[in-house]
Amino acid sequence: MARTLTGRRLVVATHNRGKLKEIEELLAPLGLATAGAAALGLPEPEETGTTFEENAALKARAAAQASGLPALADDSGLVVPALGGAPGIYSARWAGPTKDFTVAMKQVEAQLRGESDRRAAFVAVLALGWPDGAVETFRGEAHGSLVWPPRGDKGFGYDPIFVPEGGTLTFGEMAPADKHKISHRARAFEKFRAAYLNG
Ligand code: ITT
Repeated sequence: MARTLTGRRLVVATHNRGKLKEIEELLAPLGLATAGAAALGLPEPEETGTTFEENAALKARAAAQASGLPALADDSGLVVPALGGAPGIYSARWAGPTKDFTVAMKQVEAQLRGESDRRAAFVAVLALGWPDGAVETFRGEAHGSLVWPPRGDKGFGYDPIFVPEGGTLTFGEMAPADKHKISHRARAFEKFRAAYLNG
């Protein structure tokens, strides 16, 4: 099967509204028709992988096979070296069943109390899945440090406590276009675009 996206509808395989908005903003200049997983009624697969790559791939493959269309999934999270890499692939799960990121951010801060190393990185792995089961992944990272208390009401998830290297504003205080210049998701997206959409 030809691996081309030109002229095809692409499923954006996420049930997270913050991610969906960002991925649609990144895709917008490319002129591809997209459909969200929730809008298509696709089920949310259980994330049984042990790496960002495995979880991104299983979400992309599930959405491509259920829809019969190529599907782009994102598995991402906040990696804090002083916490042994936590919350990492469990970043969404730290927010609990109500997906309350105030709780998740407090939990990170509570575990970091008294720790002088406040470095952190956001990681995003995008996976492009095909209906025949083929998958390719693309990783992007954004390095920075954690602040407390949270600042800003833009973005989503852990954005209000993350200041990128060389900056002063949190991702939660930055305009979306500025976050897209340096974010983990934009960096992964750049690799995906170069591989599939004529560089
Ligand atoms: P899908 O699996 O349906 O895509 P999810 O929210 O469960 O949605 P993940 O398992 O990949 O997705 O969880 C990643 C979590 O990491 C996400 O819920 C956010 O809280 C956080 N995260 C990822 N990218 C982020 C970003 O750009 N800014 C802030 N937080 C981010």
